[in-house]
Amino acid sequence: MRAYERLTHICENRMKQRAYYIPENEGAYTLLNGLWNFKYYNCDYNENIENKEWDVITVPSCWQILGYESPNYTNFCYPYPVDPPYVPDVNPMGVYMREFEILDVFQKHYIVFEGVSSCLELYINGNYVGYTQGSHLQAEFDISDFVVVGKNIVKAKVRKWCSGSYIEDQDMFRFNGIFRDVYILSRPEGHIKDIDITTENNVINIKFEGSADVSLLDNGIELERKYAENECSFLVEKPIKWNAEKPYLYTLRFKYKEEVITQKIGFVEYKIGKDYEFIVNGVEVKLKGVNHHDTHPNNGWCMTDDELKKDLLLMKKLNINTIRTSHYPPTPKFLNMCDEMGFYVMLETDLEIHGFCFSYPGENGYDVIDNPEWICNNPDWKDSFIDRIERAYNRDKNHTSIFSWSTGNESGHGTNHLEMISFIRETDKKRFVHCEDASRMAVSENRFDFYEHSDFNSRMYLPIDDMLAIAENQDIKQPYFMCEYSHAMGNGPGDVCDYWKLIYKHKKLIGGCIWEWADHTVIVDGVPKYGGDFKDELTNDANFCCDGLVFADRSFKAGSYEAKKAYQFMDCTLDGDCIIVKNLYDFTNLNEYKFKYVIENDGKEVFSKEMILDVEPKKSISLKISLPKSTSLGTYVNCYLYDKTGYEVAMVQNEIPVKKTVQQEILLNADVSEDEHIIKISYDNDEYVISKHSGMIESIKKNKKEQLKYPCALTVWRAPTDNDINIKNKWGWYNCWESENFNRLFTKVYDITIEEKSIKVKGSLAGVSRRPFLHFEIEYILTNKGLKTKLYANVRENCIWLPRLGFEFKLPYENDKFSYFGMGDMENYCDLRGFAKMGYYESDADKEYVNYIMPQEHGNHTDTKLLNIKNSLSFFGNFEFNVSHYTADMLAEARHIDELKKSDFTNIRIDYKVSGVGSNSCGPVLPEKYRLAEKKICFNFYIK
Ligand code: IPT
Repeated sequence: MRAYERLTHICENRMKQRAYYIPENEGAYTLLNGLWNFKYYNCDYNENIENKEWDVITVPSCWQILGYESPNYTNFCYPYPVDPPYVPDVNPMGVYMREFEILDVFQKHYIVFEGVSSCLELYINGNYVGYTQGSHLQAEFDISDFVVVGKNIVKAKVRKWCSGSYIEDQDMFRFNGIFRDVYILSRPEGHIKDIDITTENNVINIKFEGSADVSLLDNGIELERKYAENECSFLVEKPIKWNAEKPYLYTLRFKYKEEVITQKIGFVEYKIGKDYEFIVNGVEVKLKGVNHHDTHPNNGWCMTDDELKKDLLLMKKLNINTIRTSHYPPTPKFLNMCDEMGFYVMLETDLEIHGFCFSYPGENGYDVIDNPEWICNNPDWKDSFIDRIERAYNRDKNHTSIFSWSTGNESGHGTNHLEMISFIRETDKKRFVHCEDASRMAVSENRFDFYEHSDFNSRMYLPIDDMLAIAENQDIKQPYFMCEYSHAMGNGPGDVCDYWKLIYKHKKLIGGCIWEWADHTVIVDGVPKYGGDFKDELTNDANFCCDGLVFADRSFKAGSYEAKKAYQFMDCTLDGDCIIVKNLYDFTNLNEYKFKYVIENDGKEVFSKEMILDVEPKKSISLKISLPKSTSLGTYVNCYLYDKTGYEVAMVQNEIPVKKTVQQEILLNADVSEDEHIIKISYDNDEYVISKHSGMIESIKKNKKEQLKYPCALTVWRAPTDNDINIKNKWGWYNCWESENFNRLFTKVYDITIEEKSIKVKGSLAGVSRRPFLHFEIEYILTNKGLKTKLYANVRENCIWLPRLGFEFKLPYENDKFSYFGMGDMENYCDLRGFAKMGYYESDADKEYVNYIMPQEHGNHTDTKLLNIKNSLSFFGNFEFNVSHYTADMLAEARHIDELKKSDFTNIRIDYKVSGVGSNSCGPVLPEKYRLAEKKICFNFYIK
């Protein structure tokens, strides 16, 4: 057995974890980021056999990104056999080496590694110093006895795997190397050790080992200073409280000899109320969260401070107030930013053993349920588990933003977890402990006692109905928290707003965290790649890592705006001729923002007013508005809230019930003629040709000019989204889209007749090898509003719900610019349109394209009344539409964006309905109300 496999050897000479701080006095901090010498060995035992030259690389980095190995993405299947604590004999190793200077040998010197995967053997000047594992946790070594004044050499041997790898089975690319900051701290002899700060009412209590001058500062002004040994406290008169909306921090400064250490602290009190509501400083707060992994489009797990800060700024833009640090502690600097910028943080430690689920192909298939044999129940692993929570707690205990600790993710619930939970409960009386597995297994294993092991009833991806049942179940006496929900993969998530309607109704539903913040990708030659794209991936989970609420480059998609809308802090409803504006902030008066409402009639602004509304948190105000008398397309009132920079933080649209004038339909006295193949309808210089073989329009001439490039088709297919994965294709191959072969469609015309001036077609749609799933009757008739196309469809009783249903028109490529009155301006679907609003918009096919990592259905617009293709056709009615240079087949075939080639036409879909997108790639099935499951359909629209 090798040392790094021994469970009694999870560290050697590593210092006891202390609170995170970096002394500020000059010379105290020497950052060792930058160029290091590096040797990579395919296997650690080759170190003494191979004669290698040093390479030079940049630290922090991941060696897969630098090309030493290829990246590998695996969700929970371990990338090696499950034989704990042993890891493969062929265990790659990176040896890092560089020089550093020590100026004063009379001081104490420490080296700190903020993140090394998977383990580290440390040498200074050729002497072994110590060992550590725990990739996302801090490791500090006292190197005072190893250094000399002047030049020194640090060498770090980093192995790809160690016993600790078994408890780091998170769903992510598996990277290795020194991936966070490394630095030397030079401190005076006798310096203080650790700092533990808590607040109690208006008192700050401080504990530390040693002595120091401690001062309390508010806004740069010293309020009080005292000399203290081991502990002290400060009384603050009427302290300004901290909350995520107004994150107010006080500063504590510790001075010992020349050393100066600063810690920031806020007054905050997290509580659970009698109705199981979540309470911050006495105020009920909903947790509007997201799960955050460290992921960079080019640099793997390495993110700079600026990039982390940008993530937080973008979260603020999306009204996010809560972060779960899935599934490991971030760099402590990220937590400083959360304190400063205001987020409620669930700090999860570096622990996941999910791969045990699929580790044992027993008689009844894989062992997919938590099993007593898992290492979470094995006492040999106790220290490894405890180490993870103790180090996370001790490093991060002074962060005001942390409201709860989390014992890890997807790890079963065993005796080792109980030890972790006891540690937190004994050590931190002011915060909560979260353990999703305990809540899940309380139900799945009928272990109701497990509920008590977590302060939240935390579940993942439950359907809304189950959530409602929990809210109403009085036997569950805990707040309900969704540590993961709304799986944001690809086009989606389509359910966020529904969750939030329910959350606002029940105090017990305290909110949750969308899975997850950003897509994980590795960009190669400009193309985002994912699992399976790299050589030597023995197991991979394809693009399941591309499930971000924002793209890898942090640009927003429709799903991002949907979350922004669900999380926004203002609601507006209409009550007669009044708008009721509700302030959903917990601590902020609406008067800190600018309010504006705009009345739009037929897509044109008819009235607008800006004002400052004085509305206390959680209170409402009523505004009287004047209503237009009539409209043809619709009248809407749009309410906006802007921050000081002019950024729109909230938007609500309400339709004003104004009488709609309808243009009367008059039948035109058109010429209708036929031959063996076609029926032609002509009037003036316009002509519509219907094929007798397909029953479809195959030519439209306006002023004698042909408008169609190819004939029209009635179709139901869409390029499956990531969230369609389970309906597209099912194991066993039944009751899914591909079992009906919707993508290999035949249109059959049974009969086509001319009756008076109208043409009637009877026929069916069927997938290859299948019975027809839809029988239709289409009627074409020319009116003053254009060619009226009426579709009656009967869908086979036992047919699965349809992806969509509508007509596809193929126009010349250049006819790709358009304007519309409908839901915009971004793509939207029946369950992903909270952020969209009815209006008059202009766009073109290229603008409609959305660069999903795996190409898929996109660009839909619901609730459209009018679509004008520039220099070509117009469509009127009530439909959904899509304009694209790609067909569903092209999108479905491509696995990466570079595989997409544009067609030579502009494809226009005029759809009766398009099913919602949901979040079923990991979340619940699409709710019935969002499926196109109707059996009798009647749809009509006009083409002009
Ligand atoms: C859940 C995991 O906790 C998370 O890490 C991620 O893998 C997510 O799934 C899917 O993207 S666990 C799942 C079994 C519900």
